[in-house]
Amino acid sequence: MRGRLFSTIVLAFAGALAIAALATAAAPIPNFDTSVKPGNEAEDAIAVNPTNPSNVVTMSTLADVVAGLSTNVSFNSGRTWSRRVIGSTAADPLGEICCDEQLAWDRFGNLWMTYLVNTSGNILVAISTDGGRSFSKVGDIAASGDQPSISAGPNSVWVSFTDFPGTMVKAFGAPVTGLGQFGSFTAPESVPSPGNGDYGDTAVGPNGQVMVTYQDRTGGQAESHIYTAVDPDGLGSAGFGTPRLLAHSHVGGFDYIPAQPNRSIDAEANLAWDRSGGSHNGRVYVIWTQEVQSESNNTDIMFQHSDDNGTTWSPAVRLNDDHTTNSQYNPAIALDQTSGDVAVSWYDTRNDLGTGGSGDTDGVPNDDFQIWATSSTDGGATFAPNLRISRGTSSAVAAGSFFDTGDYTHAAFQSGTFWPAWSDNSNSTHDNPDGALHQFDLYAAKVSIP
Ligand SMILES: [Ca+2]
Ligand SMILES: [Ca+2]
Ligand SMILES: [Ca+2]
Ligand SMILES: [Ca+2]
Repeated sequence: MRGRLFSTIVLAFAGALAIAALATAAAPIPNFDTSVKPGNEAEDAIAVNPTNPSNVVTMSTLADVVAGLSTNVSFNSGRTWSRRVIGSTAADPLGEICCDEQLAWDRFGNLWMTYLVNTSGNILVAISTDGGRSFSKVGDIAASGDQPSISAGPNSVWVSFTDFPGTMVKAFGAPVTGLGQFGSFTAPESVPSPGNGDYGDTAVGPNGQVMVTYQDRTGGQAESHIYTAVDPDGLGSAGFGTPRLLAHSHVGGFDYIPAQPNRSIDAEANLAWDRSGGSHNGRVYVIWTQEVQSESNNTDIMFQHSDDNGTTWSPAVRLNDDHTTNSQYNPAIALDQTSGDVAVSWYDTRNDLGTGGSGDTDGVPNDDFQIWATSSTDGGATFAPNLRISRGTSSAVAAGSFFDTGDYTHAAFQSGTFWPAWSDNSNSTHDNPDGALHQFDLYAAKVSIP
């Protein structure tokens, strides 16, 4: 029984009492409403400052308005948040921000952000050197781009994105040498054939090597192929090698499930690279979403890892340990570079059987969600029993938005604390201005390792 991350699990098996009774008795996982804002916050980013782990930043797309990001900063591990909206008008130096924001905090304390604006298809990059209080635009890469993702390595920062037409996956990077000290971004380099796809992720390895992942199918509900590709020397002169097929997923590009009835889901492959210097230094992890049978809506979170820069991968294993045929979707992975521990969180409808109770808001099965997570402290060989993170049950149906919870979610893991983020309309924290089961707020949880 492994439970270093989730102490409630250890407690549950330590005595003769029922698990449920002990789970109730154990300290609940703190849930924070980080946005506290009328309207729908959906599709989030979160990062924690490696040089000050009590400094947490969350961001969310504002699904109901034309532009702007909910941007929320805590310097006391989530106890209080300063909240503002950035990029809401063209007069903002960051531009009129549409969406697709992602954050990465480097070891020097630079908080990097990539995002899209309404006024061009360009891929934007901004930096904050004051813990997320303010951001400055430092990159404006000409493209017709979609869904950029960003990752910071030991001495570089990298962004990959999909360029249209042709859905070419491209990536660019810059050297980073200190707080506020960085060089110019490279020109975008293309992933060679079959380097077409979207909805992926970027990771930087311990030697500055760069991996991207993506799925080839960008629309519809039919099967996708998930690929990885590596630039072995990062900012050096070598380009990306030939992509390798990682997996076949029955999740397509816009695959509808009852919990995401308007926006749908994709396979949402995501990466984390161990640069901890620990026993699994250099191991890269990937998660993605499988659908057991196409259009069954029984989706699961799958996990693999590689010790040879993605040349070979471990067999895919399922992380969700429920015994239902319900949906697990939009997973996020994060690795604690202080320990090498890895954690994964996801949206999960396991407790919605359509029969009422706390996991079902409407008598319809498989459409109400909670957030669940697991972690590994042995390099992914074993995982802790799944733990419910969200204290409440939420519903995209009740949110009434075309965007549902958006296309992805993110998590951070720093200095022994895992921080999943998600869209929540349970109002379990009693401070969502829209009340319960209306518009979403952006929640986060602080999950401590003993
Ligand atoms: Ca499908
Ligand atoms: Ca499932
Ligand atoms: Ca339901
Ligand atoms: Ca809200």
